[in-house]
Amino acid sequence: MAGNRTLTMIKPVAFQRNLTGPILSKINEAGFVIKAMKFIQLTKDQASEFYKVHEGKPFYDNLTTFMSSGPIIAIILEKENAVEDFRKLIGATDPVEAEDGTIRKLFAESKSHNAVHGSDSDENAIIESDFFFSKTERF
Ligand code: IDP
Ligand code: MG
Repeated sequence: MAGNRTLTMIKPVAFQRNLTGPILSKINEAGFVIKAMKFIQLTKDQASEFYKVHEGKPFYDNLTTFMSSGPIIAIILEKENAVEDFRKLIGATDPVEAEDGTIRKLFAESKSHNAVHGSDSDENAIIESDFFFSKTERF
């Protein structure tokens, strides 16, 4: 059975460009409910831990430098079929390939300076939610 929660991050460049409001509007309009939200700046080590699955890939160092370059917003979202539906809402990793109307098409600067994260499985949604939030910080 598909889970009902996913983890997103509004990435540094989107936050800096004041896109938090527009992105949250798209998320709410699509029927996702915010269950936890945190404003935080990751250290390089924390970003490296979060993205450990990509360790060794050519973009890993740039990615973790970018993700620790400024504040982000980490959010747990709830909706039926959350992981899959949220991936559809954000679109392809490369905004050039993302469908019209998706969050990445609308708001991402580039593939490497992406606007948002979305968990890729129910299992990772739980791992990633636990990375950012303790039991008392979620509803
Ligand atoms: P996803 O965010 O769509 O799940 P992943 O493959 O998990 O994509 O990659 C994580 C992040 O790493 C992406 O959001 C993107 O910012 C960056 N990234 C992925 N592939 C590339 C690449 O080929 N060049 C530069 N950055 C990349
Ligand atoms: Mg991913």
